[in-house]
Amino acid sequence: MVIEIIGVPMDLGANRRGTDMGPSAIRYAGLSKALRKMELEVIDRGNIEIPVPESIKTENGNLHFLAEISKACEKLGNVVGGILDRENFPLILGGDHSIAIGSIMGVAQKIPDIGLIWFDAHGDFNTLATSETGNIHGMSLAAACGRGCSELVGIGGFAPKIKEKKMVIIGVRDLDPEEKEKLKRSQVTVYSMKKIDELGIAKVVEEAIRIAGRDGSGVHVSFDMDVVDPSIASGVGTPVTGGLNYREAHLALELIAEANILKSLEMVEVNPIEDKGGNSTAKLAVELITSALGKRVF
Ligand code: 6HN
Ligand code: MN
Ligand code: MN
Ligand code: MN
Repeated sequence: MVIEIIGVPMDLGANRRGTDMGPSAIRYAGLSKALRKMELEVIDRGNIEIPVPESIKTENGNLHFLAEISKACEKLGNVVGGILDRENFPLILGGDHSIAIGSIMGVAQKIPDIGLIWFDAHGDFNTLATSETGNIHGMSLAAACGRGCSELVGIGGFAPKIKEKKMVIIGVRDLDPEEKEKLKRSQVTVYSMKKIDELGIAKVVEEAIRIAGRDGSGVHVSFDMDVVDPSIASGVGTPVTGGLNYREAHLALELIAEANILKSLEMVEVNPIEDKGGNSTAKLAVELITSALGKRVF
């Protein structure tokens, strides 16, 4: 398998600066080397160009950096589509989670019935009407469902990108009040941390694979590093206590690898500036990527 890496140094979708350094931090943590050790062929396509916030003169109202994010997502979607055309595997490095709209655009364009497994402490299910921050990284899943403003929803020229019935969120523990109600009324399947405590991560992931991977079209995994507990992943933009532990995070991705359904993967929200342990969050991201791509101990 040929892995094509694409970095997206995006922090326009979040309040806290620093996720723009995510792709660098993950590469610096030894991503390519780790993948080559698994005998995977690696092509690094570099980064999508993202404007620096200080260089942007006019901010567009309530949705922060809407025009710039939309443009970047469209670009990313086309790059991801090209990788799939070459029958290679897209590995997308964020960047804040707003980039998922672009990743999903690219995958869904090429694999129309793709499912989605979204690992996150958050729901990212806000729209302008419910958001308390105006930050687009809290709206990306909703946008992929066709919910929200037309600029975001219409990225790539089609909506929804994926049917809600084929979307699963794992690890949620921090939802805004109206976001929660909207998510409850949607057809997205949500496994909160409570559900993971009750059922165990293996059972949850098994069910997620069945829901998102039904009819055999494969899944895109969008992995927000804040799904992991901040005690081992402090380098994220919006940490929330009570997340996945080290083995739960690995096992989830090992099971997805074993199911042979993964079509593309993105790792987002790594913020090395916030990291309390050197570059430990990016290192964990590299490890988790190897698990998702089939690294086996035995
Ligand atoms: N993420 N619900 C909050 C908001 O601003 O809408 C937090 C979103 C976090 C988004 O971590 O990808
Ligand atoms: Mn802001
Ligand atoms: Mn997120
Ligand atoms: Mn999050």
